[in-house]
Amino acid sequence: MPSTKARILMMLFEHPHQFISGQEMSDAIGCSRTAVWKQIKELEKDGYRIESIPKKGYRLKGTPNRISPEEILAGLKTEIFGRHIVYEPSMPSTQKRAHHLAEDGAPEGTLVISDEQTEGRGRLGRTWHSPKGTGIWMSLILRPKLSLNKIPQLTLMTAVAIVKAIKVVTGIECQIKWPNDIFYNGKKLVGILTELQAEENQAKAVIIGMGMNVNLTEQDLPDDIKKIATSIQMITGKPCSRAHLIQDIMKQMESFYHFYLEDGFGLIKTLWETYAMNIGRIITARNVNGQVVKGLARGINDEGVLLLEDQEGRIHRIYSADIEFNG
Ligand code: BT5
Repeated sequence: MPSTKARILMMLFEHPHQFISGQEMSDAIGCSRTAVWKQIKELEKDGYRIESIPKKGYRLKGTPNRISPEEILAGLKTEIFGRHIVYEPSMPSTQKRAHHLAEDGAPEGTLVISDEQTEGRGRLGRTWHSPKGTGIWMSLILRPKLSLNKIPQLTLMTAVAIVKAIKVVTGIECQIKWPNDIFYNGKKLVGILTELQAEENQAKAVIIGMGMNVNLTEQDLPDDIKKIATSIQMITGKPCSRAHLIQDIMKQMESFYHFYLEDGFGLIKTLWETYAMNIGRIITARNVNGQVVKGLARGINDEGVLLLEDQEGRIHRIYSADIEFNG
């Protein structure tokens, strides 16, 4: 059961432009009006700006610049995705925390979020830069009954869901760079990291990490990343509500996930190919061992594997690699 403070906050978020009387809140929550007033003062100390007018009640005027689980929950339209949120203002890595929670039995749909990561990570031990109060740094725990070779499809599913959510919330049309990046105008906006806890040949838990540059400005990024990255605010020129984006990503992911489990990869494959920036271009794929294949990107197969055709017309199946565009 959420605390009185959390419930008051949820009521304020659910009525964004209206006043709610202290009486209405105390009746809904089952506490005294003085208790409501005390919690309103506590919320103001936390940085919420709340207008209070005698006989009318309270109205939310502004939120502190941090992610609030109450705000996310108030507008969440899912059954399980994001219904259980683990939030802390700062974490070493939401991915690391999600792994521990999954080992301890956290249910499917658990969402781990932080306002800042001090040890955010990408693939192959790379660093993911996650400055405070600017982006969405989150990890979702799934427990699909899937064999291990199907798991990469979930990365592609996530990319499609995020591209759709960004379009719905901001109007921006992004592209997907195989396997795990979302790009806008040649710069990286989102990185996805899919990791696995397995038992024999079955997934026990899949942790989908999402790093999304929302309200970052150039000053928030170190020089080497500035050149290759962008953010929603840099694209549109104005800040965007992280809570709205999280709500829509959860909604898109949940509906694609159900569809995928019931009907397979077909729809996601089609959507993925329409959003992909690689297909039909000459690219170089470099795997962890430094092996390089250059060729024409033909598409992905039914398992989400990238298909590259070399100059001799041979098709190479690329399971995991970094890619560069050559034409
Ligand atoms: C990724 O790796 O793109 C996956 C990133 C996943 C991050 C999320 S945040 C929540 C969760 N918790 C974690 O600890 N991680 C996940 P990869 O394809 O390996 O790309 C990493 C590379 O992207 C780095 O080597 C940098 O070049 C670049 N990079 C780092 N921070 C960036 C940022 N904020 N925006 C754009 N590019 C960045």
